[in-house]
Amino acid sequence: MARAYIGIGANLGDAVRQVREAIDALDRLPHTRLAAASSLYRTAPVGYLDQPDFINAVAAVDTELDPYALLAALHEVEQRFGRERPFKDAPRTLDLDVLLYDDRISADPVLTLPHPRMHERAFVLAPLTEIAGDCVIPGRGPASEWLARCTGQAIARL
Ligand code: PH2
Ligand code: MG
Ligand code: MG
Repeated sequence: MARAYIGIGANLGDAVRQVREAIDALDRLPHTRLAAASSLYRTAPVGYLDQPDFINAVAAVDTELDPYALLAALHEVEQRFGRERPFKDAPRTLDLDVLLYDDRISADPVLTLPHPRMHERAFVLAPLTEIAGDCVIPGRGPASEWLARCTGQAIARL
């Protein structure tokens, strides 16, 4: 059994509802159970700025799926929620990212672990440290220390 952390984001449609339903969907994945879910956060877009605010959360799951099977299962859930990919970082009905999979480190571009940008994003680190206060990002260090460096990223807990 592995512990994985999943980043959840939405900024198209009824984003609050989609994030809540996505958390339920994670608990129904095969060979997987939801271990914890953070609060929902309203966050300003990072990167491509000309888009609506996001609703973000992080969930912890215990899973017997290997990282690639987990990623494929998450993509299936995104599809069910109507995810389209017109361009990179486009607004989305649902984004599910594998942030961490145990202490695994991988440079595979299909699934880079830990998620390559998680340590610089308050919209990941705030919900992650809410449910896993002593989380250490393999190869980078304590998530709480990275969060303290994320100044100026607008984020509000709902
Ligand atoms: N996801 C991105 C890019 N920028 N900004 C916020 N606030 N929340 C996100 O989930 C997000 C983003 C790429 O996946
Ligand atoms: Mg993402
Ligand atoms: Mg994604």
